[in-house]
Amino acid sequence: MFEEDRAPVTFSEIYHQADSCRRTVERAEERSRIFRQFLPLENYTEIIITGCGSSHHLAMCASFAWSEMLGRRVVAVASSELAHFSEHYLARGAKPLVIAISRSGGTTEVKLAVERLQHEYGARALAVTSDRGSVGSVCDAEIVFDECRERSVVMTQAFTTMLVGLYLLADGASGWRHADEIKRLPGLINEALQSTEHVIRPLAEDQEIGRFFFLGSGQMKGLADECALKLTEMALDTAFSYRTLEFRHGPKATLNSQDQVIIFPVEAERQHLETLLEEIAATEASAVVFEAEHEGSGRRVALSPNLRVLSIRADSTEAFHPVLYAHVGQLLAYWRAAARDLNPDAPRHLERTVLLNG
Ligand code: F1P
Repeated sequence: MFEEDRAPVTFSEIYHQADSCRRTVERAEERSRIFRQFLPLENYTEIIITGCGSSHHLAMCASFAWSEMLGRRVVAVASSELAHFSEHYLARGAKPLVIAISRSGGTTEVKLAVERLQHEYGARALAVTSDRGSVGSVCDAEIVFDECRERSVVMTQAFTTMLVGLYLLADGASGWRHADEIKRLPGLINEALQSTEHVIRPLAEDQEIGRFFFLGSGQMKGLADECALKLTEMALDTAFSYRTLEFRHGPKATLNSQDQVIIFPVEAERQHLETLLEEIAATEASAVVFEAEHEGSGRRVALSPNLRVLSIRADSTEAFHPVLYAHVGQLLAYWRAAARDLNPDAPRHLERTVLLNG
C-alpha cells in the first residue's frame, strides 16, 4: 500500500508553492534590476519565451500575460522548434529577445535554441532557472529562482513560482501597474489549493475514470497541457489536452461514460461554454469546470448530474489565472499515482534533466 511519506518530496513541493511565490514577490525589485539591462524592449522586433516540457507550458501561460502587460506581441515557442526551425518563427533581420526557461538550468534543447538565435539573429537572452547550469552560461544574464528549487523529477511548485516571477518581470518593465494584484496571488493560490483538494483527491482516486481530458484556450492552454503532462509523468496515465473549442472538432467523438473532462474556461469564450457542456453531457462523460468566481458560477450544475462547477476566488486579471489552477493537475496526478501504488517521487523512465548527445 502507498504511504504518503514514501513520496515526501513531491508532496511537500506541491503544498509549498504559495510560500515560494510569496518569497518571489518579496524579491521582485532585485530581479527587476537584472532585467533592466534588456530594456528598452522597443530594441527587439520579437520577444520569444522558450523552454521544454513544463517549462514550455509555463512559457505559453507567461506569453499571454506578457503580451497584455507590455502591450505587444510575445510568443512562446518550444525550444526544439526554435533550435531546428528558427527560420519558420523569425523573419530574416529579426532582432529577438529570448527568455529561456529551464528549472534544472541544463536542458539541451533550451541551450541549443539560445545559441542558434544568438548566432543567426544576434539575439539577446535571459535565462530563467532555479538551478544554475549550461543554459545560464550561454545567456547574457540569468535569474535564478532558488526559492523554488525542487528535488523532484516532475516540476510542480517551480511552475507556479517561476510563472509569478515572470509576471513580476513584465510588470516591473511596464511601470508596476499590477504590483498589488500580483502580491495577492500567493494568498489566492493557497486558498485555491485548500478549497479544491476535497474534490480533486476523490476524482484522482476514482478508478472508474478511464481517461482525463483537459480543455483550455489562450493563457489556459499551457495550463491544460501542463495538467495532462503531470498525469502522464506521475500516474502514467495518457491524458489529453485540447484547446477548448478545438475539442468539438473531432476529439469529443471518442467520449464515453468513463471519461472525465476538466475545463478551464476563459472570458472570451464564455458564450460558448453552455453549448460545449451540453455536448459533453450528451456523451455521458463527466465534466468539472474550474472557474473564477463570478455571478452565476455554479448555476450550470443543473445541466447534468455529471457536471460540477468549482469556483475559485480569483480577484485578479485573467492573464494571471493559470497560477491559481496549476495545483489541479499536480494533485490529480499525485493522488492518482498514490492510488495505483506508484511513487510520484520516482516516475519510471524519467530524468530530472533531459539531455541530448551530440
Ligand atoms: C524540462 C522537463 C520537465 C519534465 C521532466 C524533464 O526541464 O521537460 O518539464 O518534468 O523532468 O524536463 P527543465 O528544462 O525545466 O529543467
